[in-house]
Parts: sequence; C-alpha cells; structure tokens
Amino acid sequence: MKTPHPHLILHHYPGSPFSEKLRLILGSKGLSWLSVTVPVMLPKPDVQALTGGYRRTPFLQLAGDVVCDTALICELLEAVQPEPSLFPAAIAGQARMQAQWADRELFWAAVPYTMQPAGAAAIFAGAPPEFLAAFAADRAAMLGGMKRPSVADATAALRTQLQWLESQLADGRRFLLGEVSSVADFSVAQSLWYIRRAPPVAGVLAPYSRLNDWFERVAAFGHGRSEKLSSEAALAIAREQGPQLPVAVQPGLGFEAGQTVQVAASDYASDAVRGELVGLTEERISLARLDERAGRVHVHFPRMGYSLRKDTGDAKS
Ligand SMILES: N[C@@H](CCC(=O)N[C@@H](CS)C(=O)NCC(=O)O)C(=O)O
Repeated sequence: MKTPHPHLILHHYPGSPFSEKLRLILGSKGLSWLSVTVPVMLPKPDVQALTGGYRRTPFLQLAGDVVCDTALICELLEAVQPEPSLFPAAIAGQARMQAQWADRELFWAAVPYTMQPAGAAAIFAGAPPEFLAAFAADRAAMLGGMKRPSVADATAALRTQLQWLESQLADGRRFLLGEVSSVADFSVAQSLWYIRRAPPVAGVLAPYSRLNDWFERVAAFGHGRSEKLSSEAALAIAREQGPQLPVAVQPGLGFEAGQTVQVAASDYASDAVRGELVGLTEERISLARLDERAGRVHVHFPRMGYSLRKDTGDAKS
C-alpha cells in the first residue's frame, strides 16, 4: 500500500453509487485513504464549507484542495498512482467515452429502475417515513427540471444496455475493453452495484452471465485501506494545510485570473459555487474561496459538464 502525501480524503456515504466507483478505483490502485461520511441529503454544512455550495457526492479533498466530480477525481487519482492505469494508452479514448456513457445513460436507467417501489423498499428498509419523505423532496428539488423516465421506460433502457455490455464481453475478455481494467469498468460497475443492493429487483441482472462474472472481478479489487475521519478534522486539515495543487489560468479561454466567477453543474444539482478564478484549462476549472471554517481553499471542477460564468451577483445560477 502506498500512502501518498497529502492524504486522500474521500467525502462519501455508503449507499452512493458514484462513491462506489471511486472506492473500487482506490482499491484497484492499492491506495490508502481517509473516509469522511457525508449526509445523504441537505443540509450539509460541513460539505458546503469545503465546496462552497456543490452538494453532490462524492468529492475528494487533499489538504486545502477540494476536487469535485468523479470525472476529475479519476484524473487526479491517476496522477497520484499511475498503476494500474484508468486510461491505458491503447484504449484511453474508448475508456473515457464508455465511462461518460455509463455515468450518464446507464446510471439514469439503473437508478430509476432500482427506485421502483419494491427496490426502494429494500434500499430504505427500516427507514422512518419522515426520512423517506424528506429524501424524496430533496432529490426532487435537486433534479429540478430533469425528466426522469418511468419504471417501464427505465427497465427497457436498462435491459438494452445490459445486453450491450454482455455482448461486449462475448469474446471472453476479462474487462470491458480487453485484458486490463480501465475507468470504463468502474463507471459501469457502480450502476450494477446499485441494482444488486436491491434484491427484489436485482433479478434483472440474472440473464447476463458474462456480465455477472465480470462484476465479481471488478468487485474483487476491494476498496483499498481506509480510516475514518470526522468532518471537523477534515476542515481542520484544509485550514492548516491550504491548497497545494498547481493551478494556472491559460490564456485564450475567455477568462482571466482573479475574476470573480460562478461554476455550476450543467445537468442537475446546479447550485452555483462562487469564487476567484485561479485555474482554467480545457479540462479543469479552479476557484479560490475563503471560508470561515475551512480557510482559503481551492475548489476544482471538470471543465466539461460545468458552466463557468462571470459572477453577476445573483443568488442562483
Ligand atoms: N457527475 C457527478 C455525479 C455525482 C452524483 O450524482 N452523485 C449522487 C450520489 S451517487 C448525488 O450527488 N446525490 C445527491 C447527494 O448526495 O446529495 C460525479 O461524477 O461525481
């Protein structure tokens, strides 16, 4: 096990599929990490002290750097521990594209499918009715105008996509894009993992035997080695250690260093994060913000999938 410095601090919760994607990646890379459990719904004061308003799960903290969205977190973990690669050279383009498809298309079939009444009853077994009502209201507000498919539509889409995946494995390959794993495997695995957590509806996976064998191979990577950390301790680390990742605003991209800007996810949970632009490339947006409890932090987002605007002073994007 390699212990990088600064510590990798994953802010996540057990039932989050995108967190499972990262936990498996941490496992495949044999990394050690610190584990902060975040609330499953708003309010999330300790999350927002670090992110400035981004509420999605998971995010990764290194000292006073806060990295949002698993797409960017994967790039960072690859830099921390290049082997085994998430983007093996011969399949890097395909791996990124299949991961993006899985994070969007497959995920938005798998989640509504799993959340049909029998699946939701299993996932939330034992939860009091007030929790269920609050959770439903939180997600409805978070998804805003995003159209969610009906159970029938999600089931049809899911079966089609599972068949595609099964056929991808038809030649007996070990992983989706060949003999070595890539980011595509982890992005696909998170949705299957979520369905499997709901036994009353998990039978949908039964016909796809190569896919089930493949899932076991991916799950066997495990989660690496983690130790628990409180959110207060994570805030103290940010405050004491400050931002350390190199940042620079590249010229020619339409923005200048020092500008006050807003960043928001383009798809859902589009709460805007405000800050001073300190880094911009075609791949990454980095903001500096000062927080009472976290101190001066840099918050990083992938460029693709996020809207970047000069700050207009409005409360919401
Ligand atoms: N594109 C984001 C999507 C993350 C996402 O949708 N996460 C879900 C949980 S798996 C979420 O944020 N749910 C609401 C919440 O946790 O408050 C990523 O790759 O990190």
